[in-house]
Amino acid sequence: MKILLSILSVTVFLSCSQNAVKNEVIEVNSQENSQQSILNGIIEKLPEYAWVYPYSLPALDYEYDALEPYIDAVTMETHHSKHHNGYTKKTNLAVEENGLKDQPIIKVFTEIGKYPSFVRNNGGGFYNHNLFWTFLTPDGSEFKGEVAEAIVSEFQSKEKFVEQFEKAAATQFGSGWAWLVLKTDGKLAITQSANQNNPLMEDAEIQGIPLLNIDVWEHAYYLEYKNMRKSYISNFWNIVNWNVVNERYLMAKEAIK
Ligand code: MN3
Repeated sequence: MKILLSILSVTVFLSCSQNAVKNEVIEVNSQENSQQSILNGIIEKLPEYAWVYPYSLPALDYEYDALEPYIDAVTMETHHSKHHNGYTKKTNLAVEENGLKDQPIIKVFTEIGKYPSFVRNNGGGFYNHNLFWTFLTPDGSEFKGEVAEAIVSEFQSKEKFVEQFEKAAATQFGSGWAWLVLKTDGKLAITQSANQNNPLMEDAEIQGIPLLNIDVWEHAYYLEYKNMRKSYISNFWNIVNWNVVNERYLMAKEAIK
């Protein structure tokens, strides 16, 4: 009888804890789904929702040698006219092959798991670089505006933000990106992504509206910096366009309202 009772209680305990696990999984899934549906509503308000097929390589606002000595002219020319151009052309191909001509690429990101990795890699490559060029300026810029205030309030200080962002960029294993994003709850976050993934994709570790990014693929720095990714990252701050980052922050804040 004693044995029977203890078997019974173990069975009851096991089935209770299984239910608890099941409930937790359901809760996490519904949180993820609601986060995703909030983001789906928001992306239509982003300026890049207007980027539609056929996609074209955007011109830079500065010359290829303008970011020297921080990024050399040959790297810039190859990166823009070869790498980014390649992603752009292949995005058009990927969109044609998958019946996605009528959807902005950022809409596709929200259900990227449905499509072959060719869509993810090239669509992401096209989008991520489009943003990246706009975050750079040969003139440098002052860390100011509402985004600067929000950064200090979220990360305690500019220095702590820089430290955390540099860490995300330096520790991204292999190719990828580091990002500053505005999440749908109105908070800023730093995140990293592998390959050409980005924070608008449904499976991003931290989802949010991109406010700043840095390309840490070797093609972005190797000619000048070789294996010194950290030097490339620390020099990045000399050419960040905080005016653009601030404009994106104000836009993103408006979009999540
Ligand atoms: Mn690149």
